[in-house]
Amino acid sequence: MSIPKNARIYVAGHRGLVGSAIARELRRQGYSNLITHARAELDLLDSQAVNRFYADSKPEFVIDAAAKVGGIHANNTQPASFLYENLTIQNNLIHGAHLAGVKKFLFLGSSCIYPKLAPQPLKEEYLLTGPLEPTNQWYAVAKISGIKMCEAYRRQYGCNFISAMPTNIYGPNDNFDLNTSHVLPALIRKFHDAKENNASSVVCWGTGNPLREFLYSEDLARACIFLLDNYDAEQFINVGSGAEISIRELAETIKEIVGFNGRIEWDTSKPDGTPRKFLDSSTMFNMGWRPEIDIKTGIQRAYASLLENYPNDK
Ligand code: GFB
Repeated sequence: MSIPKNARIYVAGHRGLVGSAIARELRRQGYSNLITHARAELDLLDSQAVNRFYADSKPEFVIDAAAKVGGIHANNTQPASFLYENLTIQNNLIHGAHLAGVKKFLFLGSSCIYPKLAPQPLKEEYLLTGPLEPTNQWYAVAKISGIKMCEAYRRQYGCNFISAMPTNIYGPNDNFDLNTSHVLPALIRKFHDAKENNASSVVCWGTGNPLREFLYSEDLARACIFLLDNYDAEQFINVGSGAEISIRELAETIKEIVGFNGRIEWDTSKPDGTPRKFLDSSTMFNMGWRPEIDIKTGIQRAYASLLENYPNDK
């Protein structure tokens, strides 16, 4: 199914890291009829409000980038919020899309849906083959439910609802709050603050040994539009960069880009999380999508975004 440039496309979560990149990329590609609503205008936790919105705005296509997200600490310490808010938002959006006759719906999950010790790289078929990583199991369970919701609505009602599982995403508009952010923005901020304050060291969490795969938000945005245009199957699909990096190497890279000259210390009282989560993105690559932004360029751009917004974030 190819999307007409004047189609009514609703981007849920357009103020977030992923949703804002998707909205920018849609506009850049000439999609002229985007629908967005800030949280104050449309509370996605309120099913009646969501149904009213669908009835009034009549979106033809929906990209669900709305979620309660956070790094390892936020996930580990707010289990109820991560489970309740994510289940509720996605249930409202998916069920509402069915009631409103939305033509196509793209649900975005996360690589944390896979079992903690699954073989690597993570193939789509490894879903539900073993226990989850405990620190983010609540978020993972919600995301797995979202995948299953899309499958169920396809089977029972014939809806064209598809799902993509992105790896760890970073980019402009990220959350740089040290308690709730993911590792990449957290380290940009920590090294920047240390440089500004002439500190002698920066404390990073865990051992530094875990491996992660990072994808720049604008690459994910292009992948989402590509999937809306080219993919109509029930099987959810992995979206990764195909490049792995240890947290230690990531810290060294960010330290260099930011220009901090002190030491890195590791606080091993903080959790490492899953040892490795490297997606097998071969289905996506074989269809012709490829990431364009390498990690150093991406970190430079994310750092520029922190500098731009820093007075507000501080
Ligand atoms: O990005 P992150 O918070 O989450 O942490 P996950 C990745 C790794 O970086 C962990 C280490 O091993 C952390 O211990 N790390 C080192 C730090 N220093 C820091 C720091 O200052 N802040 C943070 N946040 N981490 C998330 C899930 O897992 O991945 C979410 O919690 C989501 O549910 C997301 O799925 C994609 O990569 O471990």
